[in-house]
Amino acid sequence: MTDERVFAYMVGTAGSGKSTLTGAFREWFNLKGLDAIVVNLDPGAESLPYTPDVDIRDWVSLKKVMEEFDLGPNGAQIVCADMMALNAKDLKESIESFKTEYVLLDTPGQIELFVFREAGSFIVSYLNPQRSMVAYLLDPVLTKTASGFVTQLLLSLTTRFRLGVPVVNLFSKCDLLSKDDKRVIENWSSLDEQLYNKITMEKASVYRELSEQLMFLLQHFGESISPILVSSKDYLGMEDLYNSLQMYFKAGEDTLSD
Ligand SMILES: Nc1nc2c(ncn2[C@@H]2O[C@H](COP(=O)(O)OP(=O)(O)OP(=O)(O)O)[C@@H](O)[C@H]2O)c(=O)[nH]1
Ligand SMILES: [Mg+2]
Repeated sequence: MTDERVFAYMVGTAGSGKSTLTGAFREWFNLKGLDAIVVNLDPGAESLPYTPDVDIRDWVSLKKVMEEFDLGPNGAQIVCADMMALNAKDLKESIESFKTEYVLLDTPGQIELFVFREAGSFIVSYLNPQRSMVAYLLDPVLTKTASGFVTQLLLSLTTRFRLGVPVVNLFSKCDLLSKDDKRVIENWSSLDEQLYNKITMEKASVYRELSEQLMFLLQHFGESISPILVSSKDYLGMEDLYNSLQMYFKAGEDTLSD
């Protein structure tokens, strides 16, 4: 049986704003009279800026794993990531007990736990292989330089490659950015000569070919699509994010505009 619900995973580097966006996006759904549930997939979360409807910590606890296996936090996070996959059936049943069209999932702090380890791609394809999408958060702190910008887009592309689902790129915390910062993001997002020239200025000439090839890779795989600037503080970009989900999975049948 195909699951008609849309699963949206918030993915990004540590501190990029995943949990805050998960909570804010649900609030935005509610404000629009739409329905969504929120799932916490971070076993190490100490506190969350939302109340999860389904919480992986009910089955997997970082603290307990640290005590039981006598591990430090990093080793325990890895064990927890793998244990999450072992609890996928319970997780799925719990999500299915809710009647909703949208499932918003907050992922573990460090990106490698969800994207680089097998557990992440297993969970995504086990929960809903047809209608899953990643909202990839690019942290503005890490995209200030041209090489940082490209590196973040490459991580987003890696996420698409690993999880095998569509990815929409979001620039998070945009309320913290000046007009000029936003203009730079918009210009660089077209992956044009400006960005290339900047990279070649930042990098020694021996990296010129590498820079060219990385830019080519991003251009070729469509990473130059118009960026969505989001802020969880003032709901900037939420509508664009919702419309992206609609466009991918519901053929744009219910897109919103002001
Ligand atoms: N100004 C501003 N701050 C934000 C926004 N989103 C998140 N933050 C702040 O950024 C910090 C990290 O946010 P989180 O939502 O915890 O980020 P995360 O990616 O879930 O972090 P980890 O799970 O710990 O890796 C917190 O202090 C948030 O309050 C935003 O849109 N605007
Ligand atoms: Mg978090």
